[in-house]
Amino acid sequence: MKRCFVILLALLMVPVMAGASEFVTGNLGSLNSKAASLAPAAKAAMQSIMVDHLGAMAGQDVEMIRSSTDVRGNTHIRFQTTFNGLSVVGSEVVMHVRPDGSIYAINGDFTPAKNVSFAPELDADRAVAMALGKAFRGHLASFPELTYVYADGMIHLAWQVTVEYVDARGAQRDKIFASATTGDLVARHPEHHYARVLRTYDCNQGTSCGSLASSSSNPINTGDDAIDAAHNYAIATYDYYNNNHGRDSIDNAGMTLRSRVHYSNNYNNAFWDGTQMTYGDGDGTTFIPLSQDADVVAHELTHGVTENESGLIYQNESGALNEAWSDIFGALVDRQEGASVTNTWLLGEDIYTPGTPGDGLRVMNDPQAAGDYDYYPTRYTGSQDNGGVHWNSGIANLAFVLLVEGGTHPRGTTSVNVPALNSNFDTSMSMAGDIFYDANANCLTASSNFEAARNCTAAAAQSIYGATAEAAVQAAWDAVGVPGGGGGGGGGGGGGGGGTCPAGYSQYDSSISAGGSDQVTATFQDSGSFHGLLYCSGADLDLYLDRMRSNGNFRNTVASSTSAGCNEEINYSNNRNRYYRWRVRAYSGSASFTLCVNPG
Ligand code: L5W
Ligand code: ZN
Repeated sequence: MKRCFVILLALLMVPVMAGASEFVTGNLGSLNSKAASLAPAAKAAMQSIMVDHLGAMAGQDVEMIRSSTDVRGNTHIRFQTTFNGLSVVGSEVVMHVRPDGSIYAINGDFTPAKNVSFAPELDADRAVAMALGKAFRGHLASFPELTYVYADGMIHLAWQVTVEYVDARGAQRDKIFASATTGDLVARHPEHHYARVLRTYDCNQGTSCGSLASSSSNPINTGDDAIDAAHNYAIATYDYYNNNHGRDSIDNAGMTLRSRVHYSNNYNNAFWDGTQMTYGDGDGTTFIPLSQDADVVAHELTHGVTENESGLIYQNESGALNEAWSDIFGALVDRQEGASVTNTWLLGEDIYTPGTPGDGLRVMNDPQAAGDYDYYPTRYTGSQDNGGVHWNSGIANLAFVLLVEGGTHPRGTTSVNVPALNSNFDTSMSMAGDIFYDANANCLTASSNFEAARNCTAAAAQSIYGATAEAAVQAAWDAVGVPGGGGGGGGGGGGGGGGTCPAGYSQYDSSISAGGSDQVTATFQDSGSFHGLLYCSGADLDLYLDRMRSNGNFRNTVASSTSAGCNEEINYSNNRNRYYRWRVRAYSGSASFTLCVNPG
């Protein structure tokens, strides 16, 4: 349809058009001039085209801005339009000229100046105050100037002023245009431009990485898949954060995205070191080049985001949250890049064990399937893996998945039924991403634990999406046994042997089988009276209180309750402040249980 229109114009050769974005082709006259006299000749030619073809009115004119010549020898001349001698900001037109001087097209943004004021009805202070409104918190960074501005296909007489303010995206600087007749805010031109700045290096299987492979701010296709993927997925991650959270790179201030690829030999890892991402090529069996999966790249980059926001310390519970946030934003970017729902919840499925299709390094919707933890009361509390940062991340990963998809714990560890944020998967992903991003940017702190993660995501959900979303977040953390949420205890009665603990006690709901490992609480330091209650049915479970060493290792068992039945109780006291943990063992059979302890 549009094509026919253009051909018709070319045949008629003298179309008259009026409106917003113009593209006029045909024999539009000629421009015969040497470079020195290009500007006046081009201006004169453009003036008559505007009158003949665009319906320009008296007072409408142009000033040449610049010209360029392409490989075919065609010249493209750009003009600012003016009205009554003032620039019409945002209204530019371009003239296209063949080497023989024939003008074959013009395009740009132009409209006839019908019913446009000649003089302001409001002074600058009044118009600007009206346009910004009472709620504006910022300041004027220039003196107002009278101008015309092209906005919404119309020309407005307006006061132009630069304003500076701070919003969720950081410091902003905009040119605003306040109508000089009505005081309406007719246009806003942000001056803070977000730019992707990247540098991707080729380490050539070494560790010095001096060879720059690309600094393009656009996707590349060099033919080296590892280089291309590191660069292009870094762009995808930048775009995810920018488009969804208004974030400008890792530090929200345009930090260069540096990636080092082909690092070392057979190197089975990738890492963020505080300034850049580094990717090994893998040994070909456990991994292929690690940059070749969007979720790995976004995982590494998100470590940088977390470092610049909450600063979660990479150890114990805060470290597990740090890892989980990286896995979660890895999943969000993976999905943006086209991953199926199944693959969205797998980390590294594209680069892990090429000989085993369909597996991943982590399984966010069933963390235990990859050997990770999925229930807070039975989390890893030893000292390996920086206190289980890659293992306990499964607990928060699963909470995120349940929030997105709804449903119950994949192993029936609790019976909490989590409502999805939204019935559409991608809408739900996007809402959950907003909530978890907000928690990292505005609430979590360096030493936050799982309970803090629960509180921060609940607060974010409440403030962004309201009470229903907050309830879903609370339920998601309940389902993985994280305490908090004002209910005291972790699970609202789900899955355990029934009953709620006495006030002031910590409650752990879980299940256990003979032959499996014992389940332990986190090590804690305390003195005085210790009281533990174990409730269950249908199996022989025993309860122990273990003394621990300060390095987290087991020392000795100081109290036990090992009756033939299921329910157990320990009373113990010691006035010296020492490290302890509670431990449940299945002597025979398997059962769900509720453990109530104080302290612990
Ligand atoms: C695989 C390489 C690093 C695992 N980093 C990780 O903390 C890895 C993300 C993808 O867990
Ligand atoms: Zn990580």
